[in-house]
Amino acid sequence: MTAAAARFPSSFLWGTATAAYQIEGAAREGGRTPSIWDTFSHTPGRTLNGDTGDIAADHFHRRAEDVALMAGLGVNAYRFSVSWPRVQPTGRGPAVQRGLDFYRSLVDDLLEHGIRPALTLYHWDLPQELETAGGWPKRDTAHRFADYARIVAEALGDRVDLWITLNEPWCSAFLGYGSGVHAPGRTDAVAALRAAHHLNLGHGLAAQALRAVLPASAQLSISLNHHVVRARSDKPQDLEARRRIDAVANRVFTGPLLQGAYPRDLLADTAALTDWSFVHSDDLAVIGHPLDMLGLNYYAPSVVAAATDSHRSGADGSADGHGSGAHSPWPAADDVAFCRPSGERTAMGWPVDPTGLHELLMHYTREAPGLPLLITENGAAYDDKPAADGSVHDPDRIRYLHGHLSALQRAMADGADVRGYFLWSLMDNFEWAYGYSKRFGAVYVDYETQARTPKSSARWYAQLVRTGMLPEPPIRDHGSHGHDDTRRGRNSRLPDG
Ligand code: IFM
Repeated sequence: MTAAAARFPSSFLWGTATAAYQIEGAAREGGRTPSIWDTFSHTPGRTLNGDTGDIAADHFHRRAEDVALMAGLGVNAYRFSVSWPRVQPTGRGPAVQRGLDFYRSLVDDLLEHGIRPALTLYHWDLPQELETAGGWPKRDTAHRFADYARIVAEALGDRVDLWITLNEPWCSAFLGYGSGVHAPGRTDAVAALRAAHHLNLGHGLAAQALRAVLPASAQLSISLNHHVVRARSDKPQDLEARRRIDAVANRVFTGPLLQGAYPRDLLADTAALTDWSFVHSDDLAVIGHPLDMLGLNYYAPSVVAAATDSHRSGADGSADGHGSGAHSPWPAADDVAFCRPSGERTAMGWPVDPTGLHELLMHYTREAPGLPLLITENGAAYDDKPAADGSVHDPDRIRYLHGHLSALQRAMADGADVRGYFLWSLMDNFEWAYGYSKRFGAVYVDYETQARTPKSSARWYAQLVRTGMLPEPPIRDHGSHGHDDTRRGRNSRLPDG
């Protein structure tokens, strides 16, 4: 794509994205049993204000209205996730028909409006019973996931042709089992590494199960929150910090997925924690099952440096044998500091830096030539508030989207094969440990009344989808300034992309 012809291809997928636990609510309806996120959010102190997904945006009851909202935006794709415990409550055995019926109705509504469903099988809501049996650190969970994938494929494979196995396995493994800021809230570096492998294996087994059931035309993908990691300087120790984080953030997944092996430097970095004997000889061939597209979620880059003595945490937390990083999401990276660059940030505190999206797309264009790319999430949280007349203006979000879609266009002009873009998120929703305090939606949700109000970004996005050309963003009338601040990565909740 040349800069002069800055029109997106007519075949481009323009979508919005959501996830089951973040929007559905109806947590106890239709035979659904608790997932790890029900248990976690109902545990005092785990989420801001004790917020839970019990009701969320009540999408389970407002499905038709929400599909109509999307039709109003004119999008031609919608990425949603299936709630595993709604479909297979204990994570084993037969499916619950009522659960499958909900997704069948959703998909039918979408297709009626010309919206292509992109189905994510796992967006973090593991059935609690499987966690009680050991969760992702246990190998059996990968096999249970493949069985569940087969069930969903048999039910919906005649009408869904874009399948995403896992969403952001880094979060599931390292925030769920490492830092414990996500469900199930465990803080064990070895469990996190085991979970990462079994998520990889679950992906591969699920991909095999999907291929066995789905028509040959179906497309298989996974959504990775590849961390765009930059070193603060070219000093060897900062470059080493970058290498370590890249290994345990990115290559722990892309190694087996795309290169057929775990990276040697990752195995060496983590050798004091584990010998990786949980990786069986055939696993890598399973995990390397060919993908049709690679889904990438991008929000912001990270800048890392070697931790200075003043940032060293000393011997705290070492009593459990995992060193001072016991509550870090970064195994074997205790000497890495995360820097907060100055400049504009979103309400999550994440920097606004579209150059990272270009960098990410060019990285995979080089590393995985021939593999089409899909932006399965991109967006920003801002403190949106309705005006007196009820309208919601979010110029910062429009500028964020404009900047990132311009970067995406540049990457396409530079040779990246990007097939689509899913805005996170269709509507405000349950932002995990932040509860309802962070709003990522293009549509505002009043959680008291469940009224939906498209924000100005929704209208901006609709114009983009309609014309295939980026509308100009509103002129900035105020600046927001960050500050320089370097801190250790322990307990950090980095952007998920
Ligand atoms: O809300 C999340 C989503 O569930 C996964 N990716 C990042 C989003 C924003 O944090």
